[in-house]
Amino acid sequence: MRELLARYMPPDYSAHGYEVDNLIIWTHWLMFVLFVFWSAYFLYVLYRFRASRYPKASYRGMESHWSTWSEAGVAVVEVILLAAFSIPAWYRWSSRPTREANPVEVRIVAEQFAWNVHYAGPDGVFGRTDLKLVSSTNPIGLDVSDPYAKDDVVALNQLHLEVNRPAIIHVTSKDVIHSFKLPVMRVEQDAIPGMDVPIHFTPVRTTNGDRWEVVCAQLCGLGHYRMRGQLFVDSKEDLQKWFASQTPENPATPAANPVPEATPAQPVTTTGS
Ligand SMILES: [Cu+2]
Repeated sequence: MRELLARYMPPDYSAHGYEVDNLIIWTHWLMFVLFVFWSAYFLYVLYRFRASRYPKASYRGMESHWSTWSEAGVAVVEVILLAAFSIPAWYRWSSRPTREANPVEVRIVAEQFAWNVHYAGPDGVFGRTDLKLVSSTNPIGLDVSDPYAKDDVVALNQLHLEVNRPAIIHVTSKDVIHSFKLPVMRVEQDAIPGMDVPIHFTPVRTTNGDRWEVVCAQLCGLGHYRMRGQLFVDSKEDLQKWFASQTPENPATPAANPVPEATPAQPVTTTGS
């Protein structure tokens, strides 16, 4: 099953990704077993209650308590799944890497139709942002008068992370609900206006010239299809070099996000009936 799915799934370059893949594999096996069981049961029932044997329908229904007990069994299994698997998994997912793990923190501000990436810079503190300061040249509304903002780097559609170092990404949005997705990291989180949702993971391989996508996994408007960025996982030295090249005079990408004219949808002409 793993080999079969690997043909269709993106590769996994994160520390936790194999667990997500295991879950997908188990779910496929479970669905396969259910499919075989219910198909066999369906065929059995078709044969067992065929019209030639029972020309007249019975209106009394089932008289044993078999179905009641089986439903109680299903409820017990679901409680076990929730208490023994889901809650511990949620606890692990929601506890962020500690300071000792030295995580790199990045803010992602989604907009129609781009990903703004905000790095805190060498001081490790994000500069203040204010929605009122948002303009075409200041996509995240960074307050440049704030001392913490001096060394901040804002990039467009370029997410640089360090290999083997935990990353905490604060996902938010300026306009509508988007969904921040890194397929090769097995990470996906809705970007919701007004909310800061932190997610965390650890990349375990450098990009090595591959193209790793940052995609929007939530239909968010006409330009949704081109809302994609690029993920780079660098060595520590390469990341430092990239940061050093990001001076205010030489931003990562032009601040203005060129938006091509959207072609209005053509009304569908239907032939009258
Ligand atoms: Cu989007």
